[in-house]
Amino acid sequence: MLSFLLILTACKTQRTAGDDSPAPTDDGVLATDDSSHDSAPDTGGEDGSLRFYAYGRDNLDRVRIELDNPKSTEAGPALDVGAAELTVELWIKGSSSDNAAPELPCVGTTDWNAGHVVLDATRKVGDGYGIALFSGKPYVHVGLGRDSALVCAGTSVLDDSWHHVALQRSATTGQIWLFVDGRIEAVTYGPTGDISVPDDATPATDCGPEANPQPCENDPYLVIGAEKHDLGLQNPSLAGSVDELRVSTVMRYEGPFTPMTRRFAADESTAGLYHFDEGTGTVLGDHSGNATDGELLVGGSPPGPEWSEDSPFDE
Ligand SMILES: [Ca+2]
Ligand SMILES: [Ca+2]
Ligand SMILES: [Ca+2]
Repeated sequence: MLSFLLILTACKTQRTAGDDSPAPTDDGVLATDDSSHDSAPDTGGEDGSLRFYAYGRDNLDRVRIELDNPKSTEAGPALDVGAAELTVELWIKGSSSDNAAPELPCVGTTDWNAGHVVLDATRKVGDGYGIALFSGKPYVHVGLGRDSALVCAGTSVLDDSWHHVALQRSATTGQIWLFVDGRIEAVTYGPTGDISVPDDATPATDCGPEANPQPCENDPYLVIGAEKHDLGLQNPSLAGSVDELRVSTVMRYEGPFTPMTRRFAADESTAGLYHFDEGTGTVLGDHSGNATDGELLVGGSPPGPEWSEDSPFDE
């Protein structure tokens, strides 16, 4: 219990770091009402982001957020989307020279994580979803059982400017949409059905060196900025920045749209909302109201992820 309280205290510290405005009186982090965790007003502190350096080893240079507790069969957090509709969107910035994975044919391959992995919510068996960059172009993987789909953008996002990338999917129809800066880059049909992490899932056991396989520690996590299992040089991580990740339980976009140029506010369909504005510490706070905070695993050379004041929302 003590450690639980310490975590909450750390969370509160991060949330108010750099915030010059008076502490909100209702920001009762220890209160039992979940919504209070989210109630930090969107007024204080600099906007920021996280910079990743593609270290790709030792479970470092990444953020991870738990989607399922392997020790329990209780339902995972709202962030464990995929049973019905989902939208996952975030901002990406980087250079093509730092992320040199070449273009991959969009048909006939399942090797989605041969690109620079931006976000990985797959299990080792392939179930789930992920985003990787091939020649700078975002590719989305959706997998379930032996079935999978690769959805490929035609536009590179790696020009040292911020770009908004969104994927949305219906479990009922299997339809997947991929947007870059609000443009529809691709729409296709993949597997139908529930791609969330089963509540009774056990992590795969075939990670680590072939001669000495280890449990896949990150199987039940959503990982940002890295190929989650450290599979090696053939499966590179992101060298670049990420900001404003929102995960929703609906398909947000019916067609082309203009991406928001400020932080999202949570609504009833928001499963996870990360502003990346903490600026310090090792907690990535969830502003959805669900308190599904992420954990920065900092290390490598240079050490990443690194808090930055860069943001797509700078004036
Ligand atoms: Ca931000
Ligand atoms: Ca579980
Ligand atoms: Ca689950």
